[in-house]
Amino acid sequence: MQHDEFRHYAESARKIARLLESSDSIVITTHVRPDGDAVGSMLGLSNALRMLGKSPRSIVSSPVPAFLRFLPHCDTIEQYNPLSHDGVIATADIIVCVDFNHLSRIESMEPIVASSTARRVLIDHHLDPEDGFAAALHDTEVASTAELVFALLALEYPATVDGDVAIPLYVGIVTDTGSFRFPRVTSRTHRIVAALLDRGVDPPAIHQALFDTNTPARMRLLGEVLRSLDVVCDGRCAILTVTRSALQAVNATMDDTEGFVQHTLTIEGVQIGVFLSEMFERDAVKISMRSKGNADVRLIAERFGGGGHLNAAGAIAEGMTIEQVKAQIIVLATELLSARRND
Ligand SMILES: [Mn+2]
Repeated sequence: MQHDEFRHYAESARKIARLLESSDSIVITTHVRPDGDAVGSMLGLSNALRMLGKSPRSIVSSPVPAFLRFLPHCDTIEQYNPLSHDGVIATADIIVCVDFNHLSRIESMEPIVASSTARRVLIDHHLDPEDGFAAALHDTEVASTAELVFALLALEYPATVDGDVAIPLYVGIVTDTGSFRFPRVTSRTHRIVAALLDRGVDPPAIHQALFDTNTPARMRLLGEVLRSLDVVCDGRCAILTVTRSALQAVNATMDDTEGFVQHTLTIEGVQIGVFLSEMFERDAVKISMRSKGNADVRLIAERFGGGGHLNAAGAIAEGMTIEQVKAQIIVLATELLSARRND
């Protein structure tokens, strides 16, 4: 691919490269509950830096999810614990913040990172970064942080992009773009992916490792959950539910329901998708919502004390039954969808 596609990043990349080169102690971190882009971007960067003779420490406040543990050198990512890491973080020369831009997103690590004398570097694609970064490669137009890490490496250290770097970056792009289908995917995204394939990425093997991970219990549970489908608001809102006893009947846990809400939006005409599950240890209902276009499901989540984004939000409704929550959500979704129709 042509490097002039990254021309507008050249100055930021140079500044970051200078900081990295002049640093002996480099810490890389990402947000809590890291996703494929967070872990892929961290590993892409840290595996490249190791090739350059650096010894970065990758420290995250939560564990790496199991479905990403196949990534090359994933065992170099350490889960934060104050006793082993506070000294390293406090005295680091540089802390690279990847795929997040507010220190509140690193939760338990926030105080020590905030008080560290290290210079902070940002590589990220989320809106509204806070102040305090000595250098930043920040672009909200890109679909994944992994594309920015690729740009940095392509501009400054092109020889480092081998399989151990290309695979995590590919995983970052695949997961943050919903397998190349989200709006911010561009022809440049695909040119980056083409370059990664040339460096040794094997898409079938990676897609299998990432996505073909269902257990029989999860598939049986999905069958039960799909049977609960209710389509309301003239076909524009789909609701799935699962009870505690349905989970127990197939020996599944709430973790097995991860991603079920996505099925709602695959129904033609549905703009708001809701998944309601009874929680195990408490008298509460977990609400997960997704939407398409401008239907702001965060407004519904906020009514239950939750939050999120325009197209993805959630809440925990304490002391309510699934039927009560569902009835309220239908009222709120009707309001939301009719307000949109009038604007
Ligand atoms: Mn991301």
